[in-house]
Amino acid sequence: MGSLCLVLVILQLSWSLSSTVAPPSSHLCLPHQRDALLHFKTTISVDCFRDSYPKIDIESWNKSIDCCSWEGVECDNVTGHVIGIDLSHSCLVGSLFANNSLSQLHNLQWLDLSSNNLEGFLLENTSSLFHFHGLRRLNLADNAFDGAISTELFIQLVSLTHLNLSSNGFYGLIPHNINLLSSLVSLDLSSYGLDLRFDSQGFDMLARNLTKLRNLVLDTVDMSDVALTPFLNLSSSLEHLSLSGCKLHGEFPTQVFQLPNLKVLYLSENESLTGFLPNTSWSSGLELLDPSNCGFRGSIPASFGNLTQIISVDLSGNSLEGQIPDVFGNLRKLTFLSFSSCSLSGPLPITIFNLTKITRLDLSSNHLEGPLPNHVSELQLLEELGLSNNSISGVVPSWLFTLPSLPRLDLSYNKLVGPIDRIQKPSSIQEVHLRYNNIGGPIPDSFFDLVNLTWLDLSSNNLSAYNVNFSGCSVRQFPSFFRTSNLESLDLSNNRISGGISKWEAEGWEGLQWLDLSHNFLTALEQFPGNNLGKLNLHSNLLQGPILSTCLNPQIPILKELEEFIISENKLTGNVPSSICNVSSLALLDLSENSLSGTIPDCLENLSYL
Ligand SMILES: *[C@@H]1O[C@H](CO)[C@@H](O)[C@H](O)[C@H]1NC(C)=O
Ligand SMILES: *[C@@H]1O[C@H](CO)[C@@H](O)[C@H](O)[C@H]1NC(C)=O
Ligand SMILES: *[C@@H]1O[C@H](CO)[C@@H](O)[C@H](O)[C@H]1NC(C)=O
Ligand SMILES: *[C@@H]1O[C@H](CO)[C@@H](O)[C@H](O)[C@H]1NC(C)=O
Ligand SMILES: *[C@@H]1O[C@H](CO)[C@@H](O)[C@H](O)[C@H]1NC(C)=O
Ligand SMILES: *[C@@H]1O[C@H](CO)[C@@H](O)[C@H](O)[C@H]1NC(C)=O
Ligand SMILES: *[C@@H]1O[C@H](CO)[C@@H](O)[C@H](O)[C@H]1NC(C)=O
Ligand SMILES: *[C@@H]1O[C@H](CO)[C@@H](O)[C@H](O)[C@H]1NC(C)=O
Ligand SMILES: *[C@@H]1O[C@H](CO)[C@@H](O)[C@H](O)[C@H]1NC(C)=O
Ligand SMILES: *[C@@H]1O[C@H](CO)[C@@H](O)[C@H](O)[C@H]1NC(C)=O
Ligand SMILES: *[C@@H]1O[C@H](CO)[C@@H](O)[C@H](O)[C@H]1NC(C)=O
Ligand SMILES: CC(=O)N[C@H]1CO[C@H](CO)[C@@H](O)[C@@H]1O
Repeated sequence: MGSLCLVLVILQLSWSLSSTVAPPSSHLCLPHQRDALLHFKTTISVDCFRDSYPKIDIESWNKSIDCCSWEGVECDNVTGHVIGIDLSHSCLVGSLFANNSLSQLHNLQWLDLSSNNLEGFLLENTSSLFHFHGLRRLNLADNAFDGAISTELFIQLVSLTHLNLSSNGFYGLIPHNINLLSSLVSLDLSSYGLDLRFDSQGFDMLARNLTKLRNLVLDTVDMSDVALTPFLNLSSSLEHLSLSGCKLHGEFPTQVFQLPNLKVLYLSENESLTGFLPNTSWSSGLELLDPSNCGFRGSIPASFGNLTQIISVDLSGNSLEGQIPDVFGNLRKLTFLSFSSCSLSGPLPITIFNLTKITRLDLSSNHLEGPLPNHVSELQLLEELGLSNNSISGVVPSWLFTLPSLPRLDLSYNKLVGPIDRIQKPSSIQEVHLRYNNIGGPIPDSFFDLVNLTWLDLSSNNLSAYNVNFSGCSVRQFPSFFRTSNLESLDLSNNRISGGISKWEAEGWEGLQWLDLSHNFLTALEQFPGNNLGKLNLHSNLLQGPILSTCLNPQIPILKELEEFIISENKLTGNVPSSICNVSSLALLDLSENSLSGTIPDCLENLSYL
């Protein structure tokens, strides 16, 4: 009972306190500030495209309601001054001129107009924004503002801690007196073009005097005149540095990788930026490293294995060489790793195959060699795997086909020899690309296990042993075991497949739309495989006899979808039957370099190539 009385007393006390300061019934908002806001409202309109809706509904701003309780407006509880405006993502459309009425809100501490469709030369000459001497956070990102940035901006807004002008049309030189913004914690001047420009002096000023910076985002700011030594003066507080597509050139100071608090570093698309990765003392908290498509040289240091917080690494498109150090054992947070299109050589680092969280792994287009590990139980989340265009040898291990999240396997342009192991587990793989390897022998039965396969490219290998027995079904011949599969595309061109395709083998194949058997040694064809083929390429084989008459026999169902049929460079004899006219979808037919006789049916006259 005693404690209840105490609660009542406290309630009463706080009621009387708040009613002396700001009685809930009375207006806190100052009338001239309310009018300034209402005037601002009349100068812009609201237009949400398609199905988006405004985060703040400026239409609800109503004179008969205290402006301090309007959506997106915050006042000082004591003085009633408007101190904050957040109208981000509010579908605002219109032009803001230098004289706009927001300038009357002298006490504004933050203004967020980001992600609208506002335009105007807002930061030139005598902008109203320059009156906000106490402004700490200004976010104009993602609008259509235009014009140069006046030196006045930095003279007047010296209290800024957060400035975001990204994704607008601002242009010209960034004023040197940016050094006045010594309280800045976060600066984002990134844009789409290269219209904003830092010169060496301006960036030097920034690097020396903005000692509190944690985020510095300058993507696609033209920095082609900026020397790289000022990077040595960047604040040790820096956590996020983003300099993609800035036209940087010269040797990037290794020390930047060692900034003690650095978590995110983007340097991508600066083709003339050279440098080396540090041998020691990486920033230990580094989470994202992306210097892709630059000119980094040297090797990947073993100290890379110390980046235990790393989540994403993209070193693709650099001139890195030497072996990839086998140091991935402790990088347990890694989800994305690309070393593609470098000049790396030596064996595949085995610890990479033990990463548990990785979703994208790309080692393609290097000179990596040696075999793949024959047993891997991790990589269960892998969605993309790039190993093509290396010198990987040995067999194709079956674990590659049973990674549960991998829809596409590309091992093209390597030195794999097969045979392909028996696949023990269910496989959800849909595409397998193995072109340009040295896989020999018969087409491996294991593909039969890939129930969801729609695309198989085995072209330019050494597949051969395939001895057709037309009279019996005892031998597994032409890959007839695909007949019941979902295969849509099969490329076996450029192999050494010999023999023929019997009527029996040609049945089924309902899903097949694209079949390429060109450049082989096929001698016979009793029937076209499948009923739904759109493209059939039999160019450069040893097909002989009156195959066209046999296969286009009116008794056999016609290929009603066939658009392209190439059977040039064979030994066909006989005439072209008029039943070919029933294949009404045909647009390209190539019968050249055969020994055909007789006349060409009239219906073929309109074909693009004959
Ligand atoms: C403003 O609020 C008053 C009182 O709630 C209401 O009558 C009036 O229609 C509102 N005006 C607008 C423009 O919404
Ligand atoms: C003003 O009041 C709001 C709501 O009661 C409170 O969240 C905020 O901290 C107060 N601001 C100041 C500066 O006292
Ligand atoms: C503000 O400036 C614009 C363009 O200079 C002009 O059209 C408009 O009339 C001015 N508005 C006021 C209230 O002065
Ligand atoms: C700002 O000043 C420059 C130079 O005097 C002038 O060319 C430009 O038109 C002015 N911009 C605005 C928006 O008044
Ligand atoms: C700047 O604003 C854009 C758009 O809202 C946002 O994506 C970006 O992260 C912001 N930059 C910084 C450094 O916060
Ligand atoms: C750095 O900023 C402070 C505060 O604005 C200023 O007084 C000082 O002159 C600046 N230093 C340099 C080297 O620009
Ligand atoms: C900038 O870096 C250079 C080279 O490391 C150093 O000599 C200089 O003292 C630094 N200047 C400031 C202001 O940190
Ligand atoms: C790293 O070590 C290698 C080999 O000792 C050396 O050639 C290279 O210059 C070093 N890299 C750096 C950035 O110190
Ligand atoms: C990894 O970090 C530890 C502790 O900082 C250090 O002793 C070791 O030399 C580093 N390893 C490499 C390869 O740099
Ligand atoms: C992979 O991880 C397992 C379990 O953590 C460990 O036993 C094995 O030695 C690791 N293999 C490699 C190559 O690092
Ligand atoms: C094959 O695809 C079907 C349909 O998308 C799916 O339900 C089935 O689980 C897949 N099979 C395997 C072994 O992943
Ligand atoms: C100097 C230089 O090579 N700059 C390149 C930086 O990257 C952009 C692509 O974003 C290239 O267009 C530039 O040529």
